[in-house]
Amino acid sequence: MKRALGLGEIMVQMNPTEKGALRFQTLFERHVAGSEANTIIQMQRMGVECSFLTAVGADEFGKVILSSLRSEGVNTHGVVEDRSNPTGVYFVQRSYPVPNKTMVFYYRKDSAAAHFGPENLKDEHFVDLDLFLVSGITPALSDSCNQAALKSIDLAKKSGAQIAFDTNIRINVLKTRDYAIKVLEPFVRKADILFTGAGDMAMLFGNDSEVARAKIIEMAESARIIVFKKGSDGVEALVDGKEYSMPSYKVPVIDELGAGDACDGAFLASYLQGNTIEDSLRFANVAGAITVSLKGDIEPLPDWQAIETFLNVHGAGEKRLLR
Ligand code: KDG
Repeated sequence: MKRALGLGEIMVQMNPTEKGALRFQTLFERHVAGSEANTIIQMQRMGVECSFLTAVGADEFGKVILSSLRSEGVNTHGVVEDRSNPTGVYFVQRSYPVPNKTMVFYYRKDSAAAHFGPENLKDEHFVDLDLFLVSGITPALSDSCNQAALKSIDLAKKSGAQIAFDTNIRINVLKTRDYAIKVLEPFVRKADILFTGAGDMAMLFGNDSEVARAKIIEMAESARIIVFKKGSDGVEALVDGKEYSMPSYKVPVIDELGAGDACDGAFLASYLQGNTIEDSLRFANVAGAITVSLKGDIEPLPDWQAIETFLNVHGAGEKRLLR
């Protein structure tokens, strides 16, 4: 069995029952979500043995997060329960002011996860590892998180694991281009597998998409694989200099949050388990499509059976019975 380890913040997500401006929402569903945790759970559901490093508050929401990870079978030995700082929370605003687009409002400053640091890493977390993954959100949370992410990469590389990194820029935390480059460049340079998208590349290198693409390829000096996520336009990949492209599946968009993480997780799980790049990109698109069509980041993440069902029915349309 392949083994993966992720590092990041996992928060309580308050997702309103209705679309529209947050100020008018009175009813919320409580979910849990966080980019790297979403990716790790996607991988676990597709048969990779996963562990997660983070900190949660020693509070009610921390308990919800721990039990969510454990119920998925994710190893939580590296999760710190912090008695001094709370679990992070964020609120979702769907389809306002831009229809079908989701905005988030964080209550995560000084959260337990933001206090995670290199002192919380143990050699045993990195034994027998095939893949370590982190995204651009985590090093932007605090200096200690940045140090923990950099040290994790060193430990993972020493243990022979591949490094997956998603630029995953959140303008709420990485406010300016200069700061985004300063924080993300070391990670882009060290990644073996890099995920990015048009918005992130524009934030880093400007609006000329050809120039931005060339610059990130140049910066990703260790990457064997670069996956370019294009949302409803599908995914592209550059692997050992060869280009691949896979169109997306057209589905109704309910909540686009978590789709990129699902895409990363499905690609990584499939690729690690020996599937071709084409198939791995196809499964990544399926995971993204299923995730945007439902609320919550984690609940929709498909296992192999769900991916197969989606592909069978999608190919055959109304000719295939589901019940
Ligand atoms: O990718 C979805 C995540 O962005 C969301 O769940 C919240 O992790 C999160 C973040 O930091 O924005």
